[in-house]
Amino acid sequence: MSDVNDSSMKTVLQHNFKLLIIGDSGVGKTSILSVFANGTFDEHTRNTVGVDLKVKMINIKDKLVRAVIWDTAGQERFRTLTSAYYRGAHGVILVYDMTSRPSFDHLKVWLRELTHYATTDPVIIIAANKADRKEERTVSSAEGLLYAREQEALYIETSAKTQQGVQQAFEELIQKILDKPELCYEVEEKPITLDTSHSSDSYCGYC
Ligand SMILES: Nc1nc2c(ncn2[C@@H]2O[C@H](COP(=O)(O)OP(=O)(O)OP(=O)(O)O)[C@@H](O)[C@H]2O)c(=O)[nH]1
Ligand SMILES: [Mg+2]
Repeated sequence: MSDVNDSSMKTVLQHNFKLLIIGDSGVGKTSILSVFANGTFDEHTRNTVGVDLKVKMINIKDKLVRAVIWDTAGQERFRTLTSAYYRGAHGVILVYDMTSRPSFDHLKVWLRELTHYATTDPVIIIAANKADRKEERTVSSAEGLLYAREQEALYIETSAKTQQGVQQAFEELIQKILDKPELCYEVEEKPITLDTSHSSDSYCGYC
């Protein structure tokens, strides 16, 4: 007789998505990912060099998504390196710092690069980060939202420091990807056995 409780096992379909986080250096890309993947915020991060990858399993409704998240460097000197990262992306989080107008003005350059290099038509969410410093903001909500609408992108205000909006940003992005059959149909869907006897339904780590 087996000790395994059959009711704790179920079979689900797994989608594999490539997500990209882009935006100027210092806007909080690594911090947003760290909150999402590990639940931690660091006041003193290092500039990302090249790219960091994290993998996270996410349950959305009845779907299991294995997201490979590419945290790219915002610094200009890595520009030529990052162009290769756009290929095959399903979703993009385009981050600016709401207290830094140059980082907002620069979104157009990131979008131009994305359009140029992406081989898919990824879902884009624009994240106005550092919402915990609203009193210092130089870009209003209305302006950010209007710009996102013009780009047919989603819009969210986040704070990696307080965790505001971070989980929601990833979930909205993934939900929108799942809603786009042209982005999902090529994605490998494979039945896996999920052991629901563990309290956590997600994991993350470097790959
Ligand atoms: N107050 C506040 N500070 C933040 C927030 N997000 C990030 N920071 C701080 O901003 C600085 C830069 O954050 P990073 O996450 O390293 O920025 P980045 O976009 O990854 O920068 P690059 O790797 O150089 O492209 C760090 O000191 C963070 O602690 C936020 O939501 N609120
Ligand atoms: Mg970084």
